[in-house]
Amino acid sequence: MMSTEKDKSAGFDPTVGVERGRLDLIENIMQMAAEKFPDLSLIPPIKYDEVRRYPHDPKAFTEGLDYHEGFLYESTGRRGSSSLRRIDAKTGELKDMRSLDKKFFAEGLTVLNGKIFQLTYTDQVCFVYDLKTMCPLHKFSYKGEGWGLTNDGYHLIMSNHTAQLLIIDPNTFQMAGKPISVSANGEPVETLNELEHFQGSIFANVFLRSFVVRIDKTSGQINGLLDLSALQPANGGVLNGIAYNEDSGNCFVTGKNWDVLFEIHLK
Ligand SMILES: [Ca+2]
Repeated sequence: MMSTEKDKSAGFDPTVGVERGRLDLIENIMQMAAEKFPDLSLIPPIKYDEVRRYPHDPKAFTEGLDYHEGFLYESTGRRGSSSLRRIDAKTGELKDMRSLDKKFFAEGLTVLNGKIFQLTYTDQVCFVYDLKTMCPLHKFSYKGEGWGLTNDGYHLIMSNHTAQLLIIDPNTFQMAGKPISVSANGEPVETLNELEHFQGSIFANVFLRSFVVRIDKTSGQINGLLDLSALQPANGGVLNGIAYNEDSGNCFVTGKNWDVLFEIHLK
């Protein structure tokens, strides 16, 4: 079900904007998602301060966000408008952009070992680019869906719609360890989306939710809930995009078609 809903090429798009006439459908989907979703009310909240706001391209259907040495790297999805972007993290200004072939739906992205890794949704291809030039180097194939991507400095960590986070060798794209089974109160948590590894934990956007969960890498248990619903712009889609700035200790967050990129500090 979720795959079809997420695929904007199918025509119906529950994740961008709220158009009249589609409200009932969106509410139905949210209802179905809520029914199978574990209760997170007992998960400790993570508090934050808003530090700054930057412009964000409202046409950017954000699927991946990472920070590296003064720049944000963003992957935008949808077939026909998928792209790889480099953004000045001090101003929010777009510096470089590479469009993907219109047949691809780009997803999660991360920077590791001087390369940019960019997943695709159902195309089962991970593109690898040179970090400086953003020119394609090669690509890997994988089975299943590609959602979010981050790294721990050694391995890629990938979400794929399920409650499993895959640990992947960046040189071969083969499994490099046992997947992390993500749960809350003993129940699996699916639809983990954009990811970010920092401060020894994995943070994950959750599809159709306005919060980010913090995941213990060893146990897979969710141990913190970052509610960002207060940042939701009126005309934006769902929250999806978190990048940690190791230089400042702050995070950048945005969402699909948001016109704002926020810098926040977790308390
Ligand atoms: Ca990220």
